[in-house]
Amino acid sequence: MKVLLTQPAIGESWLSYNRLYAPNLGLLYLAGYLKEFKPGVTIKYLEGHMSADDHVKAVESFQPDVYGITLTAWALPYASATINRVKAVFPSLPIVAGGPYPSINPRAVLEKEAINYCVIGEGEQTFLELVEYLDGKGSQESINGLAYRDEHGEVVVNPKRKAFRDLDELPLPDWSLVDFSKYGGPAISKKRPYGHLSAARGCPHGCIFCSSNAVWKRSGPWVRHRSPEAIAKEVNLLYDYGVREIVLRAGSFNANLKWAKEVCRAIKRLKLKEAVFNCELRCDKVDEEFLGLLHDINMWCVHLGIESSSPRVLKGIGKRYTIEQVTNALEMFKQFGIKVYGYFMMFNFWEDEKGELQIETPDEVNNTLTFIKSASRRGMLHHFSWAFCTPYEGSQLYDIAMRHGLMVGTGPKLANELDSSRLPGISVAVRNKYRRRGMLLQFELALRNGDFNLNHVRRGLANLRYVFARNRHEQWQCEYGRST
Ligand code: B12
Ligand code: SF4
Repeated sequence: MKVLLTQPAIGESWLSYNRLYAPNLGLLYLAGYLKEFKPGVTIKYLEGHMSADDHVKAVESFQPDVYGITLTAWALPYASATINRVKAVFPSLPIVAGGPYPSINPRAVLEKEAINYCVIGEGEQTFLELVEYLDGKGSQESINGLAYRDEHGEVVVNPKRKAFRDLDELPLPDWSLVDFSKYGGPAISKKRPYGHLSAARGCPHGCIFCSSNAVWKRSGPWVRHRSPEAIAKEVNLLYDYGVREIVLRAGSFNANLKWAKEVCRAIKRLKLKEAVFNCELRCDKVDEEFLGLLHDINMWCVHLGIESSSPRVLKGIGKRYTIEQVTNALEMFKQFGIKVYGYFMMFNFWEDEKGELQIETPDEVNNTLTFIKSASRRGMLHHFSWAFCTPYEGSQLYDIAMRHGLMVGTGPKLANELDSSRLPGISVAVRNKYRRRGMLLQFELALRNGDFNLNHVRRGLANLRYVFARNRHEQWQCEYGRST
């Protein structure tokens, strides 16, 4: 039995290097699980950095029995094109989709795309059972967590699958399938090769723009942490593969502070001289002991989801922390010599208690940019990226956008197509103005603080076009704005 696991073919463009700068954790977990529980299976892992033509050639040379593709909302157009090309050459090849988008809306995927099966939520056991079924064992009706079309063409969604309780029981991602030399890391990174690991699944917080819960919160337990020892073991393995910058992924690494400290202690015991780390944190759960431990393991940069400097906005979007807590965290990181990369969003929107639509004003966006500038000049914030607030299906924000008629079109495309002119009071011209200001400030910080990954110079130059060009809105929407 031959199984091909792939990302959509996006091409050898700055976009693929921007979005696919580290190997895909989900697919590699599936590979590790299949290898352990279906001996004899041959697996090929395909990266997204290739043209659709090269993708088809790779499929032709491997001749798989099952084709599995991972789907996030932004990648749908690429996935659709990739799958159509593959189906044209292999009409009877079973195509299986999994990941955030098929988990959230399996019906839309099965109805609109040339896909035979959707795996909903955590995929390891469901995919194993499906591969067994496609190999002649069992029945598709009995596979929990699976959606498919029956013989009458009707979409069938089987009952949910229970989540794994103990993540340590899962085999590790099959890192042997990865060519790490292909992973140049994101624009702001320190060392290469760049890699990451999944330290936990699920997140206990409820930011309204995040669709994480729609993927993981299917059946309990939905927030699970791996043991610190298991994480340290995988860090060591990645180090042995030559990886030198490692991201400890979790919805937010310090959601459970006690556990996060234990993870740092376990990594510290490895005494890896050349490795540097980064991770994504919340601002409200930091103390000196934790920062000391981060410093000890060479956590050179932490990524904080700050989003806005406006208390009104932070409350509205459900961040559940205050701007004072943000500033306090920034000061502490400065004391410990740990750089900070902030994530921000512009033109957030939400519903107030009466169900009325509230929109972040241009003044509030302006204040956020001023906050970034000032924090950066005081050495408390070193890098940032920003996005126009986008309602992903499965998030509370998406439901709000639907209730207030803020989306255009229907179906899978929705998630990418918030029409800014429909945000009352926020014109395209206003968005363009803040886009330019946001990008210029991003450049300013990168120039001031360094850490720029030279692999991304071309992307940086491409972005500059949008700073100085007029009327580039359409091109931006098309090339850059899909998921932002
Ligand atoms: C870590 C992370 C990343 C990492 C790595 C992602 C990875 N898969 O390797 C990085 C930083 C690269 C990343 C980038 C992006 N991310 Co991200 N990311 C996350 C995060 C925080 C955790 C995901 C995770 O734990 N993965 C671990 C693995 C084990 O889980 P998994 O990939 O989902 O795979 C499991 C199942 O989904 C399923 N499965 C997945 N694929 C397949 C395929 C088949 C065939 C089968 C059978 C099953 C299957 O089985 C897997 C094993 O159980 C989530 C939010 C959250 N807390 O969950 C957002 C999230 C997934 N990201 C999101 C977004 C928007 C992005 C970006 C577009 C951001 C951007 N603007 O650039 C890019 C796109 C990257 C891409 N390749 O699509 C959204 C997706 C929204 C949506 N509805 O599609 C999420 C849900 C956060 C949000 N905003 O709501 N991300
Ligand atoms: S944005 Fe981060 S902290 Fe908020 S719910 Fe999503 S993963 Fe959790």
